[in-house]
Amino acid sequence: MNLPFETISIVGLGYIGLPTAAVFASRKVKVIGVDVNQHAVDTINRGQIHIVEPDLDMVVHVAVSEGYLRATTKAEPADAFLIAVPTPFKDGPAGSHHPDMDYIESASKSVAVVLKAGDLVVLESTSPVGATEQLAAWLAEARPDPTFPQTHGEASDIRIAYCPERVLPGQVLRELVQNDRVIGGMTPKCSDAATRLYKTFVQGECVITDARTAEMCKLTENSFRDVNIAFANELSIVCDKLDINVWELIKLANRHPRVNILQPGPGVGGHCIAVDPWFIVSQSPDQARLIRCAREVNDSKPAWVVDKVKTAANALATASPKRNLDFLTISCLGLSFKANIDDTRESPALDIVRTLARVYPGQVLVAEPHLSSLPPSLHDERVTLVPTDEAIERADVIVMLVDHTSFKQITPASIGNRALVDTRGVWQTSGN
Ligand code: SAJ
Repeated sequence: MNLPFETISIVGLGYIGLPTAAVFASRKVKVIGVDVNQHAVDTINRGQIHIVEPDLDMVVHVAVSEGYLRATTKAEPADAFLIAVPTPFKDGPAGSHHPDMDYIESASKSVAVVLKAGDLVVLESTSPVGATEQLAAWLAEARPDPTFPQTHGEASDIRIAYCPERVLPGQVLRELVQNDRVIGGMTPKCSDAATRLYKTFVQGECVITDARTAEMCKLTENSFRDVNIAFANELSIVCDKLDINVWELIKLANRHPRVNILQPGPGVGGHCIAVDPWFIVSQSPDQARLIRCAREVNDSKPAWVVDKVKTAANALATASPKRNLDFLTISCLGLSFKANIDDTRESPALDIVRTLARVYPGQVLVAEPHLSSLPPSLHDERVTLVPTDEAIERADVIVMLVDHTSFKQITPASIGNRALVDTRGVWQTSGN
């Protein structure tokens, strides 16, 4: 018999867990959010949020004030548990990129304590292949009493599945509801239970597979995007050498019905695309050659941009003997990892600004309309945050790093004859 999920527990109240908890709660399901971060728990219980995502504050506020969402630091009994904790890289020598499963392990141990027969446990965290089986093993180790799918198959007391999140930061609330979900149960009954759970709010299709395929599917989606962006970034470097406008080139090539090249940029940032492909490389280092190479191409792009800026500054200094590098001002536009957000995690723009501040003797200004102060990693650097107008006005060299909508409104007249390094193609005039 399929009992309804009266209470759902979401473990990990970050960029994915909190919106998911809020959306379940908005469907009038009782949700217990669990997080080790007391500040996050207190903030949520006040009906506020500790992360930035459009409209999420409103949904959380309503969910908490109507009594459907409550946060705590300790797991409590529920009918379904959804684990959405981070999987960062393990500490290790520079260049090693192995997934750290510690957060998943502690989450599974905290859930194990309150598990009862009939419960469903779903892992949503981006994970290496085999993580769901590992989670099941940790649960069984902690709790010998209920039976688990790895030993009792369809007859097990506990159902376990993997269901990756696939939402785009900035559009999380819409994509949570509308996107298709891939559901990888450890058995068909596990998949059915997880599908019933997600159908509470998912309007997209819930497509069933096994847990390992679902894990690999998540890694594949982000690796596909990374490889495609690496292709665009490599093209941009080739085109620069050949004096071809890469943005025009890509537009033209994309007119072919079976070509769809993404856009070059200063590198790939964020906490997903710059990270997840390494999980494939870490498990299959000898086989995942293209995926590794794409990561390396994208990771090397910031250094290439820094070189372009140095060349532009040197050219200015050489052209005018009165101008000394020490007196030239470089203005960088944008710090976030992509357009129209304030998130600077793994942002290539941060990397570029930091390097310029260290190697360049003149002044480095930054305009980032989505931030009111510089992120901590730039506090000790010779960098000043200024309004966009001032950055343009004082610049000798302008470095366009993030294609925020507000930057696209800057007119060519205000740029005048300042030197320009446009990593996003914002001011490219040619093209169709
Ligand atoms: N980027 C480019 N050129 C492009 C597109 C993106 O340089 O043509 C850069 C961006 O500037 C940014 C980085 O790539 O620095 C990543 O941005 P993104 O918009 O591609 O992706 P994320 O990290 O915001 O979200 C991705 C999404 N995955 C896919 O589109 C396959 C999202 O659906 C996932 O849920 C998310 O990763 C995640 O959490 O895994």
